[in-house]
Amino acid sequence: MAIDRRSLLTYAATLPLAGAAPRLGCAVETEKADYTLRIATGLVELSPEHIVSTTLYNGQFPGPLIRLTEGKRVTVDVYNDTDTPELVHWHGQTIPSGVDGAAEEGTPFIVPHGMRRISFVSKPAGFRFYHTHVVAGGDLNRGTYTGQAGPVYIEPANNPGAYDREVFLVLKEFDPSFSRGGDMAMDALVGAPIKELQEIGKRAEEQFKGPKGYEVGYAVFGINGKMLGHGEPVRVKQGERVLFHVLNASAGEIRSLALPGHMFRIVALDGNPVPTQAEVPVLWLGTAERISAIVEMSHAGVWVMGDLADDDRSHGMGIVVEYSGAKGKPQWVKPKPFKWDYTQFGKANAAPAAPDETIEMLIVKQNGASNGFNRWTLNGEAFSMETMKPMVTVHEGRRYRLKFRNASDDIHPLHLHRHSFELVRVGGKPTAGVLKDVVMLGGFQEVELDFVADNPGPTLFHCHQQLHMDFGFMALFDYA
Ligand SMILES: [Cu+2]
Repeated sequence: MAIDRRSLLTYAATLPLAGAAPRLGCAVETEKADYTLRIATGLVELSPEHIVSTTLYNGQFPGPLIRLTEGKRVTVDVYNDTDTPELVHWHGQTIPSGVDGAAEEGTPFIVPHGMRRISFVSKPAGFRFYHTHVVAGGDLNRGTYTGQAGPVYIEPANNPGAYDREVFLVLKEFDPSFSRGGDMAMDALVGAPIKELQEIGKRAEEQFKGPKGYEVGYAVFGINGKMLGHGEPVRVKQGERVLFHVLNASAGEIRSLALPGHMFRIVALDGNPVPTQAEVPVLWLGTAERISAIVEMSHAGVWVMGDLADDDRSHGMGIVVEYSGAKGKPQWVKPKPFKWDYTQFGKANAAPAAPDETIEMLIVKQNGASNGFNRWTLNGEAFSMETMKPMVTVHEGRRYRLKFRNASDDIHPLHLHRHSFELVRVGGKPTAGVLKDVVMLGGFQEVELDFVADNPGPTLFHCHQQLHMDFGFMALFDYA
């Protein structure tokens, strides 16, 4: 682990422009940036009894909502007031590698106590976010274990406007610690395990015997930085249509969310409008996923909108929804089990365009193989921070189908940088028209997705679980 972090520091030092704080004699710097982000240690008061010290943007959690306009250039000044190099990743935007915010793609680090002005043309429209992209490894005070996350909303050219009000909800846990056991929600997704993948997983297990690899657990949970019952409630009126933009800003958890007596009409996934706006009783979000959903407020009362997991909800994962005039203790009613099926938001009876090429990737867990941490391999190789060797070379304009085969029992939120992808087959079902940048892949299942190589430059693919990406679950794509 120490090796990875050292190599990153070395890498930063060798980049001449790494966060070079070019503040002197540069005309452009005299103009004020559209936004300023300051990375520094601060406090999050989740409740009067739970005040957490962690790294934040502008001293707050979540970081400030950044509103952008599609196709318009934005400048952001990022100051790093910490003692370690930092990176701000603009998740879900199709922007150049040099500003995307991943060292593996060549984005320069913002050096400790330095600053960097970032400038790019915002796109595509919709709900995006920004977060740190440094390696945490065994350091739970680094990476997405901190409070470095904030929402981005890119205004579309035409706003549909079929709602009365927008509410942003950033779901995030705090106070992490290591353990040897996990409690991942295994009942989240539709689809059945594939026998062949179970057998491959079993063989890997036999090869890597010994105690279970470390997992990360959390002591406190919250929405918009407040434990359930401690923040301002979402105040609504009867008949109002509220558009919720929900972000799972976790470092590795899968979240669910329900509002008793209400349905969510899904209008966008990862900020991209869905072809079919289906109504669901429960939201499931993998790490880094976003859901935009309209709720018609038709069931007066004071409600807990919360996670289905009793343990997480009782430790803060929820927010009160209060109708005007309603009184009393917030009520929680456990919904019936509900499995998430991405295909219900797809185009009916349609198939995606045929790909020019299909790339298969087999995901295998090597139990405890890296100093007690699980090591993850793609087609037998764990990503090396030393070599940063690209795994796949793509050609501009071609359409690629990625077929991921998961020989582990974990759910992996797979993320491709700088491109959106179209879901092709998930949970054993074909689909079309659902555009995303993160997709959950179920245990011992397969997922197929297509992307068009339309944004030249090094491009990172990885599992969005910090613990998985730091221990091998990454691949670099480069353009020919
Ligand atoms: Cu993973």
